[in-house]
Amino acid sequence: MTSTQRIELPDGVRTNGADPNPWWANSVVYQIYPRSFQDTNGDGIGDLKGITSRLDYLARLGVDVIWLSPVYKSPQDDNGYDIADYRQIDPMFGTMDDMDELLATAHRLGMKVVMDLVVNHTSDEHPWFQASRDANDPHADWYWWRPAKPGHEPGTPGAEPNHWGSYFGGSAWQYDAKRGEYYLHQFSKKQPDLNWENPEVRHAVYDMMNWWMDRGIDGFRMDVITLISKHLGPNGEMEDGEIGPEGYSNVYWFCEDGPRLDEFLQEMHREVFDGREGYLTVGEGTGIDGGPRDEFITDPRNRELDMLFVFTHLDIDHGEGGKWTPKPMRLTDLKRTMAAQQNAVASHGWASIFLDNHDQPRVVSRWGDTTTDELRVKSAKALALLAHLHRGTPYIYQGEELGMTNAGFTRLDQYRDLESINMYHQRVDEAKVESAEDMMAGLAAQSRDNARTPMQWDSTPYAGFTAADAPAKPWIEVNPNHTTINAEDEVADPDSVFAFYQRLIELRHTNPIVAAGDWKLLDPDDEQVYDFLRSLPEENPEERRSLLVIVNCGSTSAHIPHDAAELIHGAVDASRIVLSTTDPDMAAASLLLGKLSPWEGIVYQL
Ligand code: TEU
Ligand code: CA
Repeated sequence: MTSTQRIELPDGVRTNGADPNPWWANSVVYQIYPRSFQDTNGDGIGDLKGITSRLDYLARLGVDVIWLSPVYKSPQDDNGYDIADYRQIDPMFGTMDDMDELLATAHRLGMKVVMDLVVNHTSDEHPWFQASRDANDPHADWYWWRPAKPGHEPGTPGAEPNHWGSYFGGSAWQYDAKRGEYYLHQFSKKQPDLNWENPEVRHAVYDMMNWWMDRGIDGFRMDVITLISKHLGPNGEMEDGEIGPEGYSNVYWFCEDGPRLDEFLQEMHREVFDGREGYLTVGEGTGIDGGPRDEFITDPRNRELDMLFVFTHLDIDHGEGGKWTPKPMRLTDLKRTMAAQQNAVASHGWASIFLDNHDQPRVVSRWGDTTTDELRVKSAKALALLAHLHRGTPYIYQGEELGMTNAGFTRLDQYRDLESINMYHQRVDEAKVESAEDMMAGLAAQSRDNARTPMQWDSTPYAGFTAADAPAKPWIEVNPNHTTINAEDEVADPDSVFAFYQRLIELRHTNPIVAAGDWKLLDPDDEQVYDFLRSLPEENPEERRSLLVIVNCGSTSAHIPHDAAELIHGAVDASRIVLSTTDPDMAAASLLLGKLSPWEGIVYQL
């Protein structure tokens, strides 16, 4: 099935309030991090030709849409999330011809292509920013410029306009000697925030988006799009917040979900998407909890975005010092946050479902069990089943379908990510809020580089990411476990994590309950078994068609909890096992005995 086909739903069934059965309800998206996917010219960095050469693998997996992390011209301070020219491909990744070929090949194989859109900020090397450094240039007001704090010499320590700290460490303000003022950067100092209050900025962005849509791409994943409207005082004041132990206040309180966000997103919709069809928009919902704002932004009647990435479920293992002081996850916290996300968009709007991306550690290392390879495979399948059976559009991050694990780095010089390196220095050397040992443990658990090691294609020295005799080594170390975890082996193995993902995707393509059924959490208090019900109404309410989903999220066996047991009530029919991580006979036996084996996950038709 290709992504433009829609499955037939029973009469009267709606996937959400306004648009009956949008095509993405039974689609699966695959995220590619281009620099770590496939190198073809031996420079140790993945490229567009590499992606094109692997599209048959993705077609075989069965995904409908691929999302490319940024491939635009960039000095690569933040691996391409710092864009210097939105209309050029970075030479490191290839050429515009390579991009066109990728698009054409993907479309031929029935897959859509969504590009990353990074417009909260540009690179400081973007011509708009360079022009803005001159206070008399027409671009003077395209960024957030502020003078030094009154009574301070500009550019001297402590003269920043306020105490806001950047996400990537240090002040969120950078002094520019040419302009004699400071500019705001929520992320690195090479990522100045664009001033969305300025209509010229907005229209320049919409022009660029239309240019890409007209080239044939199928939509955008919008980087930190919920940070574009800032909360300003009546006279443009930027209020400082409480100062934390590292010496900074939180810039995001001032930038998250600002007062003009809906207006900007609706304007973007009018200017770019109205009149187009078959596209997809997904916004990174930084600061939007699963709640009324999620519903509002994704409700098609409001003409903003198709869906958001909400992060509340990925914060549950962050400790007192945030992500760098991780704590064990509690399954009841996962249920609570997921339920809030699911319920927020139950009648209007739509959810995206994800456990991994390029900013997160690998979920099998994070919440699964990697102590043995057997448990790794079992837990990777269980977590996949858990995610993909929710209501919403699932996203797979490259390598997740193989059960790829965290990087296992033990030295700071193995890390490449500026966030990891900057935050180490800020927390260990400068603010001294954490010991070197603790911070290294925090990085090992939470660093973004865990997701960025090269894709593991085969067991050759550089995992097939780049040739074994390539002139340059991979830009970041390959995980040594590629000798046992790799695509070549898994594609050939019917019991692999890869094969299980194929079945999950197939199920979403063909089963209307998976695509459109409503979602109801069962047994909210159970700390080991995650179970829920998906249902489509029939005319006669007694004939509701339902799928019961039960997943043992632990490495010991577990009793089937109360609510699920009541629904099964003793009568088990093996032919109604729709999908399971164990073989169907074993799954049926588990249901009958009321006891699941370690990481056993079952979808059972009621
Ligand atoms: O990330 C946005 C974001 O909110 C980050 O703080 C993210 O949660 C962080 O990386 C986790 O510590 C987006 C992109 O996904 C990320 O790769 C970029 O670095 C960032 O925006 C700036 O463009
Ligand atoms: Ca390359």
